[in-house]
Amino acid sequence: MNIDQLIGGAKTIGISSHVRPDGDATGSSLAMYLYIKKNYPKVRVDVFLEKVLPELTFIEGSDIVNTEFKTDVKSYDLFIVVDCSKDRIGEAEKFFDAAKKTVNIDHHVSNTGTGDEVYIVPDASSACELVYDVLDKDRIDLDIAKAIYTGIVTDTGVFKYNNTSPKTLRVAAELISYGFDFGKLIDHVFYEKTYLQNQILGRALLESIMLMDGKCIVSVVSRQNMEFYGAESNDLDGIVNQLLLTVGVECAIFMYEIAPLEYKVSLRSSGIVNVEEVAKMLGGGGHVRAAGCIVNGTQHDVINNITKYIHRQLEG
Ligand SMILES: [Mn+2]
Repeated sequence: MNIDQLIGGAKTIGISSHVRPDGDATGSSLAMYLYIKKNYPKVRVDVFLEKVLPELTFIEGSDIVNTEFKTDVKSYDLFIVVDCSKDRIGEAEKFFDAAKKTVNIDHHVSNTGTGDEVYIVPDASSACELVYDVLDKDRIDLDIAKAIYTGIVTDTGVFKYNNTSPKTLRVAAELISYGFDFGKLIDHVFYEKTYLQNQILGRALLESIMLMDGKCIVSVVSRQNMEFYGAESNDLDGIVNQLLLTVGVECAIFMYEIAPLEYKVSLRSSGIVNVEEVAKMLGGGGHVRAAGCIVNGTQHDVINNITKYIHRQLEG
């Protein structure tokens, strides 16, 4: 993909990514934005994303993100979608459909490519890694490097998930050569929690129970507890990963009540259990080591239902 040729031929460019943008969606969108702003100052660029997460607002350009999805441009000369296919960009899809030329850069296996010019690499760690591939290395600056690094860090769980390749680390190495405090960045986007989040994490760990001779761990946060702490669903992110870090545990189940007798379930596996299969049986999906589903029933029924499938896999 010759991104410079595509950008060079445009006067107006729109950029978007998936709804509920994470570090990779935000980082890749803003890296592309900053690159165009820096190198093609005459081009009008709009970035359409839902609200930027508080821990990502340090990324340069996050203050210009158009969260209203309103524009006076009738038809963008170029519309770039990163980290998803065009059907996941929510309200921005109408701008994509109306654009004169479209580009899609993504790393999701499920994305077969939507756009005139596509760069889809399912093995890549992140959309950010792919954005780095297409950009001219001589025209990247510190802010662009930080935006790209952020997406790689969040999508790889700080270089830990198996989507991390030697190439991912080489890209990261080149990025840190721009000279920023990457330790601080990692803590800020990945490890830091609010006091409230730490409290509810503590509660979930305290009330967790071990099943199947300690191979499986379960914890539930009730609606009463969420209300007591004033927690939103995003305050519960990461609890399931912490549960999985218990010695001997192969599979972690974390669930919270989204409505009476309805639970949002997150599953994590250290590798032996295929939690995607478990989630699929219950109408959900995900990956081998990380999956989720929504299950109806009493807390007891839901746990029984899920552990039945996990037990089968551990026995087999
Ligand atoms: Mn991604």
